[in-house]
Amino acid sequence: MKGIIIENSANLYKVIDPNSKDVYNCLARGSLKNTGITPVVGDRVEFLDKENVIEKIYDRTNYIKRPKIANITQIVFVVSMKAPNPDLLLLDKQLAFAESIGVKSIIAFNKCDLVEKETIENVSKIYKNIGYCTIEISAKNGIGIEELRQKLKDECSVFAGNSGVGKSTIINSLFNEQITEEGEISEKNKKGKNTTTLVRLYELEKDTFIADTPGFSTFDIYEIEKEDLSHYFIEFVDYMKDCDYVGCSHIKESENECKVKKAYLQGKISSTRYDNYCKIYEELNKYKKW
Ligand SMILES: Nc1nc2c(ncn2[C@@H]2O[C@H](COP(=O)(O)OP(=O)(O)O)[C@@H](O)[C@H]2O)c(=O)[nH]1
Ligand SMILES: [Mg+2]
Ligand SMILES: [Zn+2]
Repeated sequence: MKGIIIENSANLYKVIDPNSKDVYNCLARGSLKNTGITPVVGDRVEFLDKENVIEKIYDRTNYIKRPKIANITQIVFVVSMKAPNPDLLLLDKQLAFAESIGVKSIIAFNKCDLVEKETIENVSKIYKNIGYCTIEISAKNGIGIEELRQKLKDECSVFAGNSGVGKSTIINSLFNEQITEEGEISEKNKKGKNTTTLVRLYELEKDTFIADTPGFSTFDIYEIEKEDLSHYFIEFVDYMKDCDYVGCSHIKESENECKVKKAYLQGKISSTRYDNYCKIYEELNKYKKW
């Protein structure tokens, strides 16, 4: 039978049959070890329903190491407008990561009830203007949830963002029920507490899956070569074709040599995006040296 792994703890895998919705508790066949590929959540597999054994893992379209998940088609980056404040450096890092693995991005600005309309606009337009899909949400009041639901249709989406930004609350309102534990922000330190511990896929509707993951905030951004980073800043791509040098870093070159820098100085590239590019580039540089 064909199925999808929706949960994994230790060597036990829950495999769903997408047609019947039946879930089977499976082990992986020992011989799978020889292939060097360990099954993970999101894997399409061939399994024996009577013996509860996974026999084969189908080729993956993508694979993320931390948390371990395969075959996602888009990432929903949840950014809290307040408590905690938006972390655009993290967002830009994660958007670059999504571009590097060829996965679509959705930016969900949450807790919009806590700030002025103008504050939301100022942030969201940076991303809307360069072609990203943005949604304004107040999960607490159910605002923006239906718009998000439309974007999730027929996709396998992972929710990402710092703890406390509202991922679990959003997922719960999508399901109209409590499926993940909500962490309370402690009034004392305003630091989000993450209570979700498992990576698990939930079927929202037929062919539509979503995953709430713990610690999905750093990704493997460090696997990107600094020379490649600008390719994953989508609004840079058109300008960088005309830079004078093949290996232009778009940082230390002059605005005459570098068309990205020129565009930034002319206000055609957002200054937070450009600044974050420089910061991430420097981080990648340090990381590689280290
Ligand atoms: N004011 C406001 N609070 C929210 C909203 N969404 C979530 N919260 C609160 O933010 C806290 C963290 O939410 P949670 O879903 O656990 O965040 P997670 O760590 O990303 O899963 C909880 O106390 C939620 O009630 C929202 O839209 N508005
Ligand atoms: Mg959570
Ligand atoms: Zn350049």
